[in-house]
Amino acid sequence: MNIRDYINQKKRELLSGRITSDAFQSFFIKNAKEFQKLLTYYECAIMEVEAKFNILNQEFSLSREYSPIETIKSRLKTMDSLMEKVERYKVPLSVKSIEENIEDIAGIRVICGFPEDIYTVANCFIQQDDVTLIDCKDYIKKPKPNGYRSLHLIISVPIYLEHEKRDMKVEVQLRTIAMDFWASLEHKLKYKKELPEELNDRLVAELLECANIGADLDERMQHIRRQLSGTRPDTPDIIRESDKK
Ligand code: 0O2
Repeated sequence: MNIRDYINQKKRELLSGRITSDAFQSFFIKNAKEFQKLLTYYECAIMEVEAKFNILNQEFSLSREYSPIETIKSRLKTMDSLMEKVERYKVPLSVKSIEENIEDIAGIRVICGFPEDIYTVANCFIQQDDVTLIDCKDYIKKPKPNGYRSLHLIISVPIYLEHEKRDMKVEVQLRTIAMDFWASLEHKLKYKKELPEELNDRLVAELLECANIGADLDERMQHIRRQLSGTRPDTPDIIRESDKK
């Protein structure tokens, strides 16, 4: 359930007297208006970033005769995931500190056809004047031990409101179709808490193997594409340190 739906549901429960009081729930209810406003700003930031990737994709399809981006998905962090992170990071319970400390309330996932497209698209994006790169984690060059691969960027973009300009943080995850397919299935495993340990361990090992097969497939498909188009390897290095602001 996203944060907006959660607040609305809790408000309804509060009105009908069904709500149980705990620190988190009462915090969100007390600050519902301020939180709703913040969420609207995050939604605006998502729209800005989505538009930027759509424009890049259109331009690439003219100049290179193919579209590097297959799909763009966006989400506001779920309430459970936000609560878990606030507790784990020991973030003080205020709207301001949540905005300052939780960097992935707004998230965009950009699914590309081939690994090298990820870096091309990401570099074009972060070089835009109004995009500030805050952090970058390259889980493609350095996959997680479980096999997870994606390029993560934390950026900020301005949104223009009636009386102010506001910089909003957005997490951008760029991955290939194979990486996305893998991550969706692995995500399901994380929530299957009742699995017997032996089965869980077996699935974890199998998923790692699948991640490596997926990475190999990505490489081979990219190699075929290069031969078809007669292009040379075009793997701009990972986002440079100097691009971070
Ligand atoms: P959701 O549902 O997207 O909110 P953290 O690891 O959370 O303390 P950080 O720095 O935000 O801190 O983590 P990181 O490594 O940048 O990854 C954050 C997000 O990347 C996750 O969001 C997932 O969407 C995705 N991700 C990272 N690692 C994995 C993984 O091993 N498997 C899968 N399937 N996805 C992963 P959240 O917060 O988990 O969830």
